[in-house]
Amino acid sequence: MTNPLYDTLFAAHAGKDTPFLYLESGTVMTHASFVRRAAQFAHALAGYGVTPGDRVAAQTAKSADALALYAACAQSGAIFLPLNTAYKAAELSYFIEDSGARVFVGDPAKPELKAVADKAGASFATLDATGGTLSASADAAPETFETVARAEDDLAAFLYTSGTTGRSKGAMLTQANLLSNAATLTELWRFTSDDVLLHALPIFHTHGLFVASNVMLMAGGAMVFLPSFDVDAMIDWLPRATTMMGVPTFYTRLLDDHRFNRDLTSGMRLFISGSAPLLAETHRLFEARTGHRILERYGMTETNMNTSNPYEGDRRPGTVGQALPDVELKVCDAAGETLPDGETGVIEVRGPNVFSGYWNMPEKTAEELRPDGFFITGDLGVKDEDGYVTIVGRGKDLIISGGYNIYPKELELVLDEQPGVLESAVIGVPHDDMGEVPLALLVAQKGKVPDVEAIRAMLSETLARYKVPRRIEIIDALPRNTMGKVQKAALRAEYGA
Ligand code: MLC
Ligand code: AMP
Repeated sequence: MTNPLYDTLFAAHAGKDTPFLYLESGTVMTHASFVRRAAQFAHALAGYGVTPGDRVAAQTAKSADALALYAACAQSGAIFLPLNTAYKAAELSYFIEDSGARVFVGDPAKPELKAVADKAGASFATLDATGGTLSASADAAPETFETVARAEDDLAAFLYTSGTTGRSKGAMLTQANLLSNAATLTELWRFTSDDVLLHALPIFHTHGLFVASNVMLMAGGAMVFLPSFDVDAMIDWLPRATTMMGVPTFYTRLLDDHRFNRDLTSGMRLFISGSAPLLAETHRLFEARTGHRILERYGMTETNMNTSNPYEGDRRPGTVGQALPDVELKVCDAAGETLPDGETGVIEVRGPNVFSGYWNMPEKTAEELRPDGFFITGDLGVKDEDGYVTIVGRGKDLIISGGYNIYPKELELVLDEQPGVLESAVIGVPHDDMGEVPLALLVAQKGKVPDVEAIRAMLSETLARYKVPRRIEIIDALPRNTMGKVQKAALRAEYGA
């Protein structure tokens, strides 16, 4: 093989006239036509000067073409850098500049993004479901492209993940990271070319891109490729699917609809949940309603998937299952010493799935990736004698809202700069639909009253909508421990309700 990722996930399906993507429009795209379209995008990228190892940043709405762009990067040996469609210009600037992207592919409806590309010295191209400059170049290009040779340890993708210091880190994922996890999950979850996956996740994160899409590409199956999660569309398509992957919000929203029942799901063989904790109660309600036991798994940007409940065997509500066959998982104290089963500590993982480090951040990499290859996840967990892992909390200060990560530090740094604000703390508070949402607590400078509405407006202008705190409150003081550290647990206890 000359390019393991491309050959395994894409070239393997060249010429197959089997359905690959069922699109909302009713169009069905075959595997063969997808591979041809990817080749056209590889030519289009070459036209923008992309060479092997270049970063291609993309903030594009979910579509068959957006997925073909990922395939095109693999075929041309470029590093794919997908970005959340909710990010605003200021957020995007950082990613494009930090990664040194050669090309930034943006939404044609947002011409202001050209300035972001220009500032970073990247070429600007556009793509959405109906057109754009990149798709126009692709339309005019040949349907075959000479695949660029790559090795398993070459980088395939950068996914940015925010840090507790507020600066986002580009997690570098190799071809082997992606391929090994896709192979393990395909086998473990018994995906085959007969499967049709109901895919309503975004494709700019690990879950929708590497878990869902890579597994289906590995298996040679098909996907109902919905642009986003919509209950009516899900209910409409469910009878034509065999499997579904989602964040817990998908499951609670489906359960809130009386049309979602045993009949509707009778043709399904598997429902998988991850990216955020699935309440044991949701698991039980789901089984009572449909007869299916949701399979919960656990992973992260830096590692893809680490654990899974079994396909056959006991899927235990409230647990994320056991370490994947090729993943070593231990629960450790702060020094990295393994704790006995039953004791709570930090989860560390090692395996072919674990990333190779953070782009241009050797110190951060050294802090989180031990010399022996174990990655310190920052998640707190406990393992029982059967190897089942329960996530009991997070050592890292992180809020997960509807499956999206929000790092309080990023918000606090902005809030602290606002007129009249002395200091701030952002905490996650429980939310029925999203699991948790951010709440901002501000302490005023002496004699000043911060303008909460102006602050909210400023945040909405500069930050992705999902990060904007649902509530902003002014309080007298932040509780601190003797080391001067803000006691977020105390804040959560007081304001969590
Ligand atoms: C949208 N909004 C959110 C939000 N998503 N707010 C907080 N958290 C979210 N996740 C905003 C919208 O902008 C809108 O703002 C308002 O909330 C209500 O929008 P909505 O229409 O109800 O939301 P919707 O568009 O339906 O989106 C909700 C969702 C979506 C849960 C379907 O967020 C989603 O698809 N999440 C999946 C995320 C994901 O793929 N995570 C995987 C990460 S990988 P306004 O102002 O317009 O009202 C990973 C590793 C692993 O974690 O293990 O998998
Ligand atoms: P991300 O940085 O977006 O990759 O988010 C990864 C984080 O999501 C992990 O470190 C966990 O904190 C969390 N996570 C993923 N899956 C689960 C799960 N099944 N249960 C609880 N937390 C999860």
